[in-house]
Amino acid sequence: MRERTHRLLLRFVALAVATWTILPVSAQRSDQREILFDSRMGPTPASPGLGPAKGQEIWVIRSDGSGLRRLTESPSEDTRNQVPRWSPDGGQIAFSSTRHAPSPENTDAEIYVMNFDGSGLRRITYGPRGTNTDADWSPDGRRLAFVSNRDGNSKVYVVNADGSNLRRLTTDQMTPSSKSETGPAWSPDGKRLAFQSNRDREENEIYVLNMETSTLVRLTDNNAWDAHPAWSPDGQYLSFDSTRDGNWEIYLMRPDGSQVVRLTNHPRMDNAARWSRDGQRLAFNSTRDFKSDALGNLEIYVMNRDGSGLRRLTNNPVKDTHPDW
Ligand SMILES: [Ca+2]
Ligand SMILES: [Ca+2]
Ligand SMILES: [Ca+2]
Repeated sequence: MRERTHRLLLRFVALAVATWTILPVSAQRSDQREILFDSRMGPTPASPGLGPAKGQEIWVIRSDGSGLRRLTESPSEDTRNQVPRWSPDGGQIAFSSTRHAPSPENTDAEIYVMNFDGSGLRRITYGPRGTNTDADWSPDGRRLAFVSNRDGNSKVYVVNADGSNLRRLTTDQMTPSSKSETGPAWSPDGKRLAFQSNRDREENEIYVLNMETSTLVRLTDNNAWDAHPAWSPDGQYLSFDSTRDGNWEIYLMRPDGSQVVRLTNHPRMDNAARWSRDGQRLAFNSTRDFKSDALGNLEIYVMNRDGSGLRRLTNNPVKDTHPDW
């Protein structure tokens, strides 16, 4: 146990030293933080400077529902651009994409980064196998945590924002190779990483890994699904979603798993919440306004951190998912 902790500590120190030498990418700051999401909305509305939307694209919208704009232009209808995440300074966006895929048979996604306005696209991961998604920035903007099944089941990996120094974050002792981890979320103090895993039972629980001490703490303990942890900007709360009350609802809890509060109460699916920069509101996706059960149409919503003030931002017949604020 001591030896493993020591080894992990050494790896962490080596990573810290390696990343210290890499300067953060200078980028323009977005004046007003908009809400990112992915959608197959199609060619309309048109976005200035871009051709028609073909695949699943990255969009932005203001929290009052105005200013809808597309940032990506996919090469084909098969292309999926997904799970966009703002860098801490709002200058860059990480997301996963299949835009490089040479054939419909190769559908593996890789991590990409672009500037806040869609310019400066660069690829961060390069296989050689498996799909890479769920990127989340370190608070200093120098690293990305992400999920990959390159070595079998999905696990959390960390890479420098320039694509160097890629490594798996957890050990097989923490999460055995036969189990999965997804949805990493970096704490605002940069010391902890929350994620979901089925390491203890079939249904996911939420865990927090302290990267300084290599201790892994389970925050939830039930036979329902718990997913999508997201830290409040002050680090005092985690939002997450769970099926513990019969369907997907959004909750808050303390980072030690205590003081669980439910924010939504609707028989349809509500999940994938992310905090506003001031910590006062949350954006999430929900099927609550869909009129038929045949398809899983989703829209983007915002609400206050106590669950009040619900507002729908999108209204179209396709899935609008993975908001980030
Ligand atoms: Ca659970
Ligand atoms: Ca619900
Ligand atoms: Ca929709």
